[in-house]
Amino acid sequence: MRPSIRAFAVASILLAHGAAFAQTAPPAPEPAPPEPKPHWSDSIKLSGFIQAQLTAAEDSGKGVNAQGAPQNRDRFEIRRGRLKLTYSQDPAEAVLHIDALPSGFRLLDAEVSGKLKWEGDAYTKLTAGLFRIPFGFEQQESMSVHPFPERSMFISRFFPGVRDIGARVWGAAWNEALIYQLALQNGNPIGDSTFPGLDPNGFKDITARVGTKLGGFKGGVSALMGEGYIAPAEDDAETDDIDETHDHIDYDRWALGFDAVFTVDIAPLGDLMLLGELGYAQNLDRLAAANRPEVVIEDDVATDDVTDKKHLGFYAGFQQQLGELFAAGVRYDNFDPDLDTDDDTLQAVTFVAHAFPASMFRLTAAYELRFEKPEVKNNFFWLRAQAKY
Ligand SMILES: [Ca+2]
Ligand SMILES: [Ca+2]
Ligand SMILES: [Ca+2]
Ligand SMILES: [Ca+2]
Repeated sequence: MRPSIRAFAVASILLAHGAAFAQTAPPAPEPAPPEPKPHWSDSIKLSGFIQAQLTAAEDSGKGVNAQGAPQNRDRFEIRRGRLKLTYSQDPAEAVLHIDALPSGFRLLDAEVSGKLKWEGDAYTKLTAGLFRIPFGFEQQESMSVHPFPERSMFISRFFPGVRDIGARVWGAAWNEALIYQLALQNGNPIGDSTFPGLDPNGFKDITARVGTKLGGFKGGVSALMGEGYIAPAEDDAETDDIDETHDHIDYDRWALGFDAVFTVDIAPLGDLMLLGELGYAQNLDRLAAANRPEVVIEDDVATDDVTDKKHLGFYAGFQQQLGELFAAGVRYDNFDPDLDTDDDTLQAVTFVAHAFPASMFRLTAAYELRFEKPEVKNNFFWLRAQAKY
């Protein structure tokens, strides 16, 4: 068949069909197949990571302490063993996140959330449960991707355990050019040295952060306002001349923070990440019970005042990607636990090198130099293997 004849033949068949169509009633449109019901397993996401490490501590000893615990700190250990279950079915979401360690299981996050969607990509997420205290950058970043093996000193001491129980509003708009978080929490984080996860005074601490993501820059300003608690005390019979009796005391604590992270591609090496954060606070050094404010004694009688302590902490660091397989970084970390006391500032410099032999793995070698007055031997070395799923 020559092309012109073939075209004619095809056209004739189509015309004939068209005529047939015109004579018969149009068939009922095929019913649309029912929307496939989402299977429950589509809504579930399991994720987590495991960090196994060999630690070498400069102050490691061979004896045992007063409680009989061995003083050797050079050991293999599981630093983090995370399993996170996220179940989402718009607009609701549930998160359960645990840390599984040889010492036992620990609940990290338990979140019940509902998401409201606004025009464009704007949303507001309302959460109740156990979640990260929304202060600063480092505290809200997963340690599976954080360049350094441990968080900086001021964050660890202001927020022991990172998380607290309460309610939170978290929203973003304009492609995250605006990010806002506001939380009301008990005020005693899960790593707190006195009443972890509880609320001895009934007052709820307020934490807020306003931040932005613009191109390679992300940063924000955070603030915290709360009230700490000192339990009532009886008179100490050993001190005849001083009356230590006092009722429970609620004291003011607060913090202000600034965080900034800048990422830029340095060809041909890859991403250079610059990060820095600063925190200024009062009565918020709460990793160790000994660092809590003390009751003021006036004329040998306990008052309901406390010795307010102001703290200043900051860090600055970078991580440079070295091709696909490697990265290296350095961080300087500084914490002054009491601005009214001289020579108590702590400093640390951390050197870190990472290898990424496969997408799931991150192998890390890190050395941390720690400086204090008077100088003590307390440097750290870590070899860490991480698998993330
Ligand atoms: Ca409280
Ligand atoms: Ca006394
Ligand atoms: Ca000081
Ligand atoms: Ca030292």
